[in-house]
Amino acid sequence: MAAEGCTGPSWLQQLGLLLLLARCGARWSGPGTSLHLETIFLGRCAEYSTLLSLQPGTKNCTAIWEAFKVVLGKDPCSVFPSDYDLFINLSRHSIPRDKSLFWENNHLLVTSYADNTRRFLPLSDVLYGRVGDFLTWCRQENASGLDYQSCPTSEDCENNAVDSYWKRASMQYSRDSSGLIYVMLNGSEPTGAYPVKGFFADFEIPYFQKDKITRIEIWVMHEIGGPNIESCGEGSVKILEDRLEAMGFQYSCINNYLPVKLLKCVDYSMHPDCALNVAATSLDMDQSASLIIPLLVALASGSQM
Ligand code: ENP
Repeated sequence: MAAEGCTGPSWLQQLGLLLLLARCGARWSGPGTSLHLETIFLGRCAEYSTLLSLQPGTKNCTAIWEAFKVVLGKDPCSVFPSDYDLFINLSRHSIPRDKSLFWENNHLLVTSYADNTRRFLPLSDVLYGRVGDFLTWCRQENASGLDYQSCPTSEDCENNAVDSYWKRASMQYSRDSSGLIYVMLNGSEPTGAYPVKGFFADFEIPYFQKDKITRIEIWVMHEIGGPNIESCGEGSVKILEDRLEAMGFQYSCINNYLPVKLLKCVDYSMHPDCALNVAATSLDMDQSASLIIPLLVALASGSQM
């Protein structure tokens, strides 16, 4: 057997090299089309429209997929929000009042807190947002098949298939939201809690239906242990507050909204910021016990479908 130092690269090194080569040779800057896209899409659609208590009426998931699939035949940089019109019209359903949750830079926290439509319905808990959440799709640049190696992002071209999908879905979600509107921002985000250019700023706020919205409540969440880069009334959060006020909305802003903070603390139970007496400083004992104990029990026993 040859001495170890004289052998060629190990299988692990070869795999690493292959992955590196694949990445370097990629045409676009984003990940490629998700494997099993159609199966995941149809499965999510079937689950959403039959199992969730919300049940958005009878939905024809095959027809919804056929409408969506049109963009898979288009040039990857020439997919426009309007290309999703039929898909949205077929999958659209009403959003319960006071259940809309907008956000920036908090994807996983929002997903957990919404609890699969049980607590809130962010866009990814609405049928037309659910089917694409965490997925990527695009056609090859000069061929008819899907590109599984890479897909364009906004760095490559504006009219890429995934961004245009979220733009179209965001506009619909915003138009159909009513009552008390919630917005979860990340006050530890180095570039600012409220991106002044982004889906929320450009494709959601402008489509709010003023006559259907009673109030907007902003939650600025900080990472446990910080950094606390922005809070209510500061920096980009102030820009958002001023914008909402100028549009004539009633709004309020809360730093580290307690129920969401408690959820974050599930992963940091020993951190001083998560000591229950700290979380409950402004509450008397009976009130904090009646708020916190059921919440922790619910969090501990919460099950995903
Ligand atoms: P990011 O950059 O923090 O997170 C992007 C991730 O969230 C991607 O995995 C994306 O799925 C998924 N996602 C879920 N809902 C949306 C969405 N609604 N959206 C874009 N991506 C979404 O989030 P962003 O880019 O700042 O977007 C936040 C926006 O979502 C806010 O406007 C909020 O109100 C809205 P995928 O398929 O791309 O992998 C709209 C745009 O709900």
